[in-house]
Amino acid sequence: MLNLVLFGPPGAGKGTQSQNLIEKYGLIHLSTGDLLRNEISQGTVLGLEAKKLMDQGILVPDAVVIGMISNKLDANKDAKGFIFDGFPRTVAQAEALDELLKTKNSAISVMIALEVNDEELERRLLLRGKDSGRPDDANPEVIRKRIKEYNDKTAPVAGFYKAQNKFKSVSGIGSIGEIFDSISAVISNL
Ligand code: B4P
Repeated sequence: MLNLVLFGPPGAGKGTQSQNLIEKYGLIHLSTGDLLRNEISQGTVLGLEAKKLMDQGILVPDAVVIGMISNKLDANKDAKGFIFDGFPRTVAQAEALDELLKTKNSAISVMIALEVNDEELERRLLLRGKDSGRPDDANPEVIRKRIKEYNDKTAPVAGFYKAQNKFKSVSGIGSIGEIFDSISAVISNL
């Protein structure tokens, strides 16, 4: 099974690259951001609670996203593999993911990190905010809060996978095709 964690700060291009990767490798795409936005658009209790945090650029509680991922793994028992996009975002989520995969006799194959500087992240997210309608993309203060949340809580997750010799990084600056080629090269060397 090929299980990829696509890692990087908000706006690094995780969602963008996932679309190409699912086509090339036939993987199931699990984006916690998309799952949460889906709950919000359906007006569920979980969605209403998550929206309050997401609109401020704050991570939602670990238990909520771990529960969502667990349900999705159960619903896709015959998958060839998964792309985890935007998850795990804390060390607690990374530990829980290892445990969940162990119960399915599986494991993470590799974490691929997209490296992009803060100025470019802010530029991309504000640009997307013009037509995405996402409240968390519209306001420079919220974008900076998301980048701070990433540096404080999510960046340490890289160390978790480095300790398992599963960490690789590629530049997330350049054309979408060039970045996709770099990611594909990492996967073909596994
Ligand atoms: P996410 O939905 O995961 O969103 P993201 O970090 O903003 O985006 P991503 O990196 O996927 O960027 P994209 O490809 O779209 O999270 C949103 C919120 O949900 C979080 O703040 C948090 O509150 C909550 N959440 C989600 N998961 C959670 C978890 N596990 N735990 C707790 N809370 C969680 O790219 C961005 C833009 O850049 C696009 O417009 C794209 O077109 C552009 N772009 C991409 N590649 C480019 C390139 N090479 N050059 C130029 N532009 C590019």
